[in-house]
Amino acid sequence: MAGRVGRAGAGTLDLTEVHRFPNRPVRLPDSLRWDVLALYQGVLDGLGRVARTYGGIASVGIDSWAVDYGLLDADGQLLGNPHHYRDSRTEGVGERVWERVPADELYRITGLQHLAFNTVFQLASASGSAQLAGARTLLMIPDLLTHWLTGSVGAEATNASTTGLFDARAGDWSAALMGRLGIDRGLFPPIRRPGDAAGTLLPCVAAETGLPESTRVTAVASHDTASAVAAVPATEPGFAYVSCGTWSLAGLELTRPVVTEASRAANFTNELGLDGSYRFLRNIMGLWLLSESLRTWSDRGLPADLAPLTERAARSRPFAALVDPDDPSFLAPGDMPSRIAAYCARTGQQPPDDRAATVRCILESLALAHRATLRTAAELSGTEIRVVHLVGGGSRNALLCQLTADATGLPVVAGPAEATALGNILVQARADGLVGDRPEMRQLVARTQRLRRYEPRGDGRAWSAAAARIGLEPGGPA
Ligand code: LFR
Repeated sequence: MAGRVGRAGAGTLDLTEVHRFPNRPVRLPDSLRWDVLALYQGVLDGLGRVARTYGGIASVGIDSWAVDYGLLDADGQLLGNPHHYRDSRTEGVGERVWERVPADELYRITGLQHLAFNTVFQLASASGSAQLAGARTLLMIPDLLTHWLTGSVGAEATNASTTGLFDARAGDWSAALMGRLGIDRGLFPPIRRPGDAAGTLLPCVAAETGLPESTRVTAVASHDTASAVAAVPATEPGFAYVSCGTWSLAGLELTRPVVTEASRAANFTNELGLDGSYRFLRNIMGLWLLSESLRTWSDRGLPADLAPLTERAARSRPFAALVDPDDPSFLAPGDMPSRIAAYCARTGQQPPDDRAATVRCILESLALAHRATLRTAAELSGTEIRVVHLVGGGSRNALLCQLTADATGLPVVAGPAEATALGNILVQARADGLVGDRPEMRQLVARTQRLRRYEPRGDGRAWSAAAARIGLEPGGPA
């Protein structure tokens, strides 16, 4: 996790990292949890550094991943550490929810792709627990951190839209859905929109950090992906994006949700974006496959430096081994290379024979998933894609960007790597009247950030055949 200070205005947009802190999940005997107090301490430490370095700042905004939440009791105390969405507690819970609200109806209301860890399934798995019975308020992670900074309580819309309890068209919580699922509507605070004021620093936070109490806290597009999409440097229509980090979120920005049977079957989501836009996308398992592989190798004392491995991967044999990155066996933390090898063995492929071949397998497989997802997004929404913007940490991986251009047959504009932080800052700056509307925000990103363009190379048919091999395109798995 990182704390950054940004400056935005006419012709200016820059970021300085002031603090970086780890976000290490903790495995308890019964579950996988977030250490949310350590995260909050990281926020306080970051703000302390800001005070020491800059004296003060106009506004603070917090974003994070989606779907996870903390529960507060009647005294406003946090009830236990939030569960991690990669915990297995939601396995098989879907059926219980769909008995009450059939999956197709759930989709029509929420527009949300089925991910086993969506908040609605987490709450269903916690049903009957003492913790949930004692809860009076549910706050998504950024809303919880914002609450501790300000004392205010609210639910930021882009993150609320990932819960499975939010009416995508109405842009508000679905009380009807909650009623049918036996979930207490009273747990959910009123919706805030990106740019809304969330308050000012509590006196204790000001004392702890050295920032003035008058420092404003602004609701940003608090779902990290929503902030990243807001900062996609697209200057023309007809763009798709891949927000590529732990996850690859690949899709389109639309003005209306697509909630058809076909989009449900393809498991496309309609999460809320900035200014009532819709992020029509699918989750692809993303660079998680790579980071867990590197972690596994480094735990075993093997060299796990990404740059030399990627260099060797670029020279490894193309399409030697491929996986469907979204295979559920890859979701949990743990030994990733073994799971990739097991997938290959299961599908009649020779597993990658060394670390570079494993990296090649991961990057090619992700490029294939980007291709399949963007094609489907275009088809389902009747849109023509002319360019792919690849933002987030993955934009630093030149091989992945080139493979994505080759696989999609489209130019890829890579960067900025810090799209999420830029989207966060831009929404705060806009609330202050320092930048204009969404197109102007994007122009500013395009003008000020270093971007790199990759033209597609090679033969599209090879990619088509490869996609068929892992069942991502007709032709079927080998
Ligand atoms: C990306 C992300 C995705 C969400 C996943 C889990 O960081 O926020 O958009 O589906 O994490 O919250």
